[in-house]
Amino acid sequence: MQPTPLLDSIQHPSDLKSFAESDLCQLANELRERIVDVVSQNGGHLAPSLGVVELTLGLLSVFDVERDRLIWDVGHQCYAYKLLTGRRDRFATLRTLGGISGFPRRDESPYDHFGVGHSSTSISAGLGMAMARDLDGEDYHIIAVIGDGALTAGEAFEGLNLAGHMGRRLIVVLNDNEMSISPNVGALSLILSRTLSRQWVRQKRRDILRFLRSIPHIGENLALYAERGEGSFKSFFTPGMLFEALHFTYIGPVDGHDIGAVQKHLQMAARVEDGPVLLHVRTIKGKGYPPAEQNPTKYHGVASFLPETHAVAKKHFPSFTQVFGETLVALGADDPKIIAITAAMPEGTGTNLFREQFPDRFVDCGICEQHAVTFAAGLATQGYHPVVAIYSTFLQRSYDQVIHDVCLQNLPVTFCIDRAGLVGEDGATHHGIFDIAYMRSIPGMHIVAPRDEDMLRHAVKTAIALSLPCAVRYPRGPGFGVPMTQPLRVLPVGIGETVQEGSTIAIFACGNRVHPVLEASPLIAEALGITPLVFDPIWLKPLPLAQIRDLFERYSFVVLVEDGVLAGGFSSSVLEQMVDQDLVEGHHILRIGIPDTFVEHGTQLELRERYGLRGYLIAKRIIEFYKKHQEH
Ligand SMILES: Cc1ncc(C[n+]2csc(CCOP(=O)(O)OP(=O)(O)O)c2C)c(N)n1
Repeated sequence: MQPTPLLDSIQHPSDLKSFAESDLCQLANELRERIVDVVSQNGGHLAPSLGVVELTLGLLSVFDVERDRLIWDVGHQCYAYKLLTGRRDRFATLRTLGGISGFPRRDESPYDHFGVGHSSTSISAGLGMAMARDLDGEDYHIIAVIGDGALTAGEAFEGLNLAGHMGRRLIVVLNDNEMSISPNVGALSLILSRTLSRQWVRQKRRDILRFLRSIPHIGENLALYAERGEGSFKSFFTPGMLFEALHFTYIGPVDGHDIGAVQKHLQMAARVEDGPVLLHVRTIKGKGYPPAEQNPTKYHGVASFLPETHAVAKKHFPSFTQVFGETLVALGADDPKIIAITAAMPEGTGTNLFREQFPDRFVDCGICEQHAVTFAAGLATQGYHPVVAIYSTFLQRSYDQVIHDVCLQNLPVTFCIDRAGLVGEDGATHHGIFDIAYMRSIPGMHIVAPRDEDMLRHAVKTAIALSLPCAVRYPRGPGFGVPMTQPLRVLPVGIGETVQEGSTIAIFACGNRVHPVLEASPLIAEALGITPLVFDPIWLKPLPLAQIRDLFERYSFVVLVEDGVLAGGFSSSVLEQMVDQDLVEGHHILRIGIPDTFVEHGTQLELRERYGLRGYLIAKRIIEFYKKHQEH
């Protein structure tokens, strides 16, 4: 580890106020050293955090975070902030089990003023704080730092809209690096990147003044009037136009790596007394670490890597995401009506593969999960078959759109729900553990949970062939290394499979817990002399009811296993049906899944360990359960 003497000398964030600009520059280097060092070991959001080092120093040297409120949008860029606000000694534990979170959390530090992980909430939260401040008669500053990617979401616009209307004092810092995870999309990003040289603006201004003066009688007066509005003249041709129209004072753009300039403009923003202000800061994503600067998408969020060789560890088996992406390409080649849609995550969802083959049938909507779903619904009304690939945690945002725009109209939209289940180091804001519960309650929805990467291929084919609302849920990470079976087939709706015959105990395992249950089986056999039957429902909606009923009639020991919340999840749905059919009497039923709590960060393995979802732990629970009930 490189020495970081300046960083190590900081006792309190306010120490930065006395630092000379040259010290702050050295501190920026030290912060980058430390961030690269820890992220290379623990993984994390490297490029976003490297890009805002100077901005963080500027914010902490101008504002007083004991008093002022600082809200990081998404929060994935907060590593320098954590290092400077009392978490330097724990920084090596970043994103590890029991360690500090990769995102701001109110329960982690008094300097984290708003908890976050999903994007585009900062302006709304900041405005709420501004109203509270004004009602309390206080005068502290509230600063929301939002990226140009996060600004593409509806909620950010809703915040800007109300902020302009309310006219309360609020500082929005727009961190514009022209990147979301991939290059940013949308008309707004084109306006933001419109860099106008001073010379261009002056020339245009001269041309217009000359034209105005040439108008007989009133020309001279018009020119005088126009001359006075120099600021608004410039903002008319720059992104300022947009924000000024929303009643924000626009300042910028400023070079976000020039600490002096950042400080000066933050101070300017702090002096704006009447209404909200937007400070436009330009930064380079991944700044200071060449591989990240050259490939900010790859280094947006990384697994551990070797800082010297920049080699990211190779995964053993192809990931579910990759298998999904390849399957969609294969299906897209045969069906010109398939459209792939992502909300700012082409690489994350594997839809980048579809983009490469069929660019005209690929849409990146920006960070707009709600819009993506309704947009898909619109396409579906016109005979297209949209496939919307969204992570489980982010699909939470589109709940009403799934109900109101898709299911209520019974439209053929396929939802490919990636990162379903425990995701690991990103933690509580990112686990995909609610989707079974929130999707299964929607009339007309179909849900398939493939047990491995091969089944995923058939499930995607099935969902599209079904031509109805249908969700396929699959986990983060590598597959199980199973062989890929040909040809792709359509799975019969609402029919499960007994994947292992057995006696006495029936285990119903869904999705990616089927293989761990198969691993548990010999341990159970060894301990109890019983080989359990293992049933994979494949369909979580509609449930394979006839098969489940039959198993409940034949087995009195029933175990239900899922990697989602128990409240309202798979086991709930099975038990609701069995209670309604009066089939639970005399049964011993064990439910294994996520209890009613927000799950912390840690590796997927550690978290599955903690919640008893690994094969040997499933076996242990079942053995104990069986013995306990045998005794009574
Ligand atoms: C609702 C939601 N959708 C998707 C994401 C995944 N995500 C995390 S960061 C990010 C890009 C953010 O871009 P920007 O705000 O410009 O910040 P940058 O990473 O460029 O610094 C995305 C899409 C998220 N966190 N929240």
